[in-house]
Amino acid sequence: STICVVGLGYIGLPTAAMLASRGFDVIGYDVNERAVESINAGKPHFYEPDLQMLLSAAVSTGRLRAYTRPSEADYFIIAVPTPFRDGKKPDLSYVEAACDAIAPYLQAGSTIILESTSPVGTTEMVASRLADARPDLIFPRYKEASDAQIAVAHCPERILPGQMLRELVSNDRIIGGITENCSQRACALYESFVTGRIFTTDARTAEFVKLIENAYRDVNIAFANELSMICDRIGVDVWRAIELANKHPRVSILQPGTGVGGHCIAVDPWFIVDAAPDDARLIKTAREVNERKPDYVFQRVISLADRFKNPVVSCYGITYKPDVDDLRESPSLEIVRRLIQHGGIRVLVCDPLVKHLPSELTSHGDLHLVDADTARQEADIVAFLVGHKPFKRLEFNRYLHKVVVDAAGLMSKPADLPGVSAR
Ligand code: SAJ
Repeated sequence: STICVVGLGYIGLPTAAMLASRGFDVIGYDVNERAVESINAGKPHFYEPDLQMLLSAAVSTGRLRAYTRPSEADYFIIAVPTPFRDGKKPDLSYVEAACDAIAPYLQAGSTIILESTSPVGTTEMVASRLADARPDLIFPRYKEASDAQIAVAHCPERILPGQMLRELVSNDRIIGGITENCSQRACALYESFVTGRIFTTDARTAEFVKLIENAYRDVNIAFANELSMICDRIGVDVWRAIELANKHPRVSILQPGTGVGGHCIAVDPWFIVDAAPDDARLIKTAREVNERKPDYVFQRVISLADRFKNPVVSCYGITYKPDVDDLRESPSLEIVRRLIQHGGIRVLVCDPLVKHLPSELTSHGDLHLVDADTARQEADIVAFLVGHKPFKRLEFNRYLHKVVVDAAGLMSKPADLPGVSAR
C-alpha cells in the first residue's frame, strides 16, 4: 500500500521512516520546504535516537520521499500540530489545512487517519470537511453503517520523545473510527507494524482517551509538584518522602521538577477544560499548579541571589525533561530566561545535551554555556533544574559548600542506600 504522511514533524517523520522501513511506499508531505529538503537528504530536522539511521535508509531505498504537496495514497496519516492558542481555544487550523490539501487526492478506498491529539469532535469535523470538499465520494456518517468509499478514523499517537521508534511499534493503540468499518480499515494498517495490542472504539471516545492519558500525567505531576512546595515549607526532603511513600503497594507518585514542558502534557488538559469548564476543576487546578512551578523555582533562586553582591547563578539543565535535547516549552529554560531578564545576575548554563543556547537568550544577556566544573567553580548559587543522567554522576561533595536550589532532586540520597536512612 501507499501511505501519505501529512506533517513531517516530531510524530510524522518517525512514523514515515518506520513505515518505509517496513516496506510501505511512503510519501511525506509538509509545507515546510527546509524540512522537506533535509528529509530528502536523509537528515532529520530534529534529534531522536536512531531516527537518522532509519531515515537515511528509508530515503536511499526510495521508499520514502518528501514533497511540499500531498499525493494519491491508500492511507493518509495526519500528524500536524493542534495547539491551544493564548490560553483560550484549541487551534484546529493545521488540521483544517491538512484536510483541504489532501481532499483533491482522495479516491474510493482511501483511509484517512488523524493521529494529532485533538479535542473531542475533531475526527467528525475532518470527515464532514472532506465530504464537503469531495461530494463525488461517499463518506462515512457518525456511528451509521454505510457503504462508504472513504474511511476516517482517529488513532492518537502515544510515543514518548527519546524512545519514539521503539514505542511506535510496541505501544498498545486505540483506534476510533467514525463507523465500525472505518475502525477496521484503519486497524488493517496498524496491525501490519504494531506488536502491542490494538483496541477499537468510536472516534469521540478515542479522542477523549488520548486527552485523559496526558491529563492523568499532568494531574499526577501536579500532585508531586505541590508536595515539593509543601516540603520546602516544612523542611522535608520531598524526593525521599515520595520514594518512601511509593514503597506502599498502592501508591505510585511521580517526580516533582521545574514544571511541565513539552508540546503535549501542558496543552492537552486545556482541551478538556475548554469542553467542560465548570466540571474540569481538578484538571484545571493541576494545570495551574504545574504552570506556577517555574515561577516558584525562579523566586527561590532570586531570594538567595539577593544575598550576594554580584551573584553568579549556574543552571544545570535547560531542556524540557531529562535526557532529551528538546527545548520546546521548557520550564527550566523559562527559569533561565527570567533570571536573565531580572538583571544583575551572571547566569551560566551547563547542559551536556544542548549544543547551542537559543539566540533569543544569548543576544541580550550575559549568558554562557559551560562545563559542569566551570559551572560549579564560578557559581554562588547552583540551580539543578533537569536530572540528566550525566548529572547523576557529579561529585556532590564538592557542591556542599555552595548555595543549592535542587529542583531536580539530584542531591537527594536514595532512601534504600545502606546507612543513609539514619541521616
Ligand atoms: N515530568 C515531571 N515529573 C515526572 C514526569 C514528567 O515533572 O514524574 C515532566 C517532564 O520533565 C516534562 C513533562 O513532565 O517537562 C512531560 O514529560 P513526559 O515524559 O511525561 O511526557 P512527554 O510530553 O515527553 O510525552 C507525553 C507522553 N504521554 C504520557 O506519558 C501519558 C507520550 O506518551 C505522549 O505521546 C506525548 O505526551 C504526546 O505527544 O502526547
